[in-house]
Amino acid sequence: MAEFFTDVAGPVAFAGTDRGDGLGFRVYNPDRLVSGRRMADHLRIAVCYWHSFNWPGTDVFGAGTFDRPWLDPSDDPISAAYAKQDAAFEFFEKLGTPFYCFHDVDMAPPGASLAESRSNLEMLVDRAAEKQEETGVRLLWGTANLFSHPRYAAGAATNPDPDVFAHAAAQVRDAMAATHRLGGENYVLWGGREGYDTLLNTEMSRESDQLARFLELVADHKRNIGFTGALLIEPKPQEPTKHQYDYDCATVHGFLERYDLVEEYKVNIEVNHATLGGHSFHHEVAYAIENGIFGSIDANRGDPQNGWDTDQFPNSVEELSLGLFEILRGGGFTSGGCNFDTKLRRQSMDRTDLFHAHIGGIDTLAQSLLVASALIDDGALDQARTDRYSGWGADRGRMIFSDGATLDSIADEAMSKNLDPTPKSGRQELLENAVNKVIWTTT
Ligand code: XUL
Ligand code: CO
Repeated sequence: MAEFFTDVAGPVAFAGTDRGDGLGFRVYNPDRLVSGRRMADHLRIAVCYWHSFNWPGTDVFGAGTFDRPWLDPSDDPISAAYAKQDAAFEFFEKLGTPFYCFHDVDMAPPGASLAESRSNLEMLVDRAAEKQEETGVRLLWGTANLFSHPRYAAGAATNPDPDVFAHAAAQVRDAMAATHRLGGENYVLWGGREGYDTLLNTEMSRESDQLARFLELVADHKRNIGFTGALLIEPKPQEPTKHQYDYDCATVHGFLERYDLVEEYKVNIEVNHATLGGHSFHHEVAYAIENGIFGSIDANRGDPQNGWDTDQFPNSVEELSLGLFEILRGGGFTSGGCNFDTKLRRQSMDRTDLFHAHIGGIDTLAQSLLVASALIDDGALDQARTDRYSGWGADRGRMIFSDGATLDSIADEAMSKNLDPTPKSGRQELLENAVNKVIWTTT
């Protein structure tokens, strides 16, 4: 079997401050205990198959730039898929991270018919199962690509043509079978084309019903095949469609409530999808946790200077610490983890750049985890929140929520007591300083 990452012996180890410029983790130390749990078990890091192994570095203006021999278009597609799988598992093992994620079409080339696509996928999945066994690497989630092929240009479940809905059903059934067979802990649905480009040709309520029908069928199928992983929807506001129906966590939550699906689905929150939706990442995480739909994260970030999905490796401890703080406060991941749905920059052409990028991103997550844990131990934020809402545990707060209270009774009491509340400081800057103190001092 060919070795592709010959410059790296692996597994990449924790080197702490001795790392220098070499390949080692500066902060990520899998066995280090943080809030009573191994760092690796907190973060549950996953590498993605698609951008890392299936993308040659093309963009809308130019051809692929990366040194990826397993993507040579002149090779037979099945042997190329095996070579790509060898490269991927060699990388997972050398990086030493526990999980990966894939779309059906990253793993195996689509065939000329649905039946041929299925048999291609089954062949590659059989081999992936052996590789998982050999390496100990596990599957965080699988998914179906329902957005690249031209047949999905007008959506998959939300397509005006029911044949496309049925085609998507066939593809998802196979991708779920593959995920189940590989012991995947989650199955993800990202609705890149489930939205519209123009309302001039779109019936929104009909398309919503179609999407809900699809989600209902997938949830039933999960039970039929005995898959016990979580079903996750990945919100994104737009791109590729002008408007996506799974815009953000609150929109997804409302949709699930409306169609009585809230017990069936959770969310996979991508950092930059939050930003594109006009939210901070930790807002999305907090919303999902507070409403019982938090599942997993895609840790890639955007670029503050543009409005598209640059899928960059995370490098902001400030941004991720607040998200991980919410995750830790919520009890941490269960079936979810931190997936790197990340793309190298196009000029990072060398195979070893994949290692540098993941190592930097993983260290950023590890440092953010340390900060999040220290923020919890510090207690200043929780104390400030408790103090700020303390009135709701006292007489008037309880009275407002009591069964017999009416707008009249509350208003009459306000008038009889001549209430004249004094505004209190929200102490935002003081709290920001408290966060920075922890960011700057945590090691
Ligand atoms: C696209 C995106 C997808 C999903 C999986 O923005 O994030 O790669 O994560 O389909
Ligand atoms: Co993603």
